[in-house]
Amino acid sequence: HIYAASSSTHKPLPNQNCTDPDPRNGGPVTPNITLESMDIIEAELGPLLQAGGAYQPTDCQAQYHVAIVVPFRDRYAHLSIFLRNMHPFLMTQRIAYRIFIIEQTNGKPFNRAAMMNIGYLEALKLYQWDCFIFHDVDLIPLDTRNLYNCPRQPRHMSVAIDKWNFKLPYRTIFGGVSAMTRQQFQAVNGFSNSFFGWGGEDDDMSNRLKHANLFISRYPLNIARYMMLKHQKEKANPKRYENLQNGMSKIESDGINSIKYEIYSIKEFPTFTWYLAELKNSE
Ligand code: UD2
Ligand code: MN
Repeated sequence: HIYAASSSTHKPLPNQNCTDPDPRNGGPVTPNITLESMDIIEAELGPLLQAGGAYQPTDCQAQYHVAIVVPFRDRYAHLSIFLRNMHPFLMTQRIAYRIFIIEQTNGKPFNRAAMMNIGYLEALKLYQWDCFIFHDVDLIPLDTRNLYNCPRQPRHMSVAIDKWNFKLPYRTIFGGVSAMTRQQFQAVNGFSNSFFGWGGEDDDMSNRLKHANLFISRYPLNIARYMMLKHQKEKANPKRYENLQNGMSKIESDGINSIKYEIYSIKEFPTFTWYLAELKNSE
């Protein structure tokens, strides 16, 4: 024989760029929302991932390096369902990604926006991600044509949620799942750290984007579909309107340049990278 083993002749070029999956091959998916133990999920997904819940296609060069940042506290059942569905969903997208879970310590009311700021800053210590997707732990995508990358404008991803009858509640909404490039996030100084408790932090980001002359882009309603896992309503922050009003004058002083926090623990689990963070900014 003068030929090399057939497997090597068929090996795709490693320096070939990945292309987006063809939308004609994508479509609705049914999420698996049965609760499974973390052991089983790790056994299922671990072998397909790199430590810390990282993935990259091996047969082409990924064009997007995406940090998935999840603000988290005390929603373990949601977390296991989230991981179990997100990894298989994202693996088909030809992107490199890693899932970051940012857990806030007990004490202060939950501060979703600050956890996302911390996720952004910590993720950049590991890799120069070009794209950040901020993701509620209770939202599960329902269509594989919903691509987890960062286009020219910030993208609001969770347009059509079952809980709201798959309708967009209002035009400027930016909560749930949203995608921004590193440059866009940097340009608006990240999220405000002033929103403790439920509500307003997403609308404040929406205001920041507008202020920076950025526009919110969206996939159509039939693609950007999500299921929200059931949970109790959190206590709304009574200061959310006041914070929103003051927000516009604080963009330069309240954000990733003013956050104070301590990381108590960093762990690379098979399906995610976990940070336990104490927020030091005061309420
Ligand atoms: C809406 C927004 C959400 C956020 C929130 C107001 C959508 C689809 N969602 O969600 O992005 O703007 O209003 O703050 O627009 N979390 C915990 N533990 C907690 C509390 C919150 O882990 O004790 C995290 C978790 O990732 C959760 C997210 O914060 O999914 C949003 O909180 P929520 O699900 O209680 O609020 P919801 O559904 O009203
Ligand atoms: Mn929710």
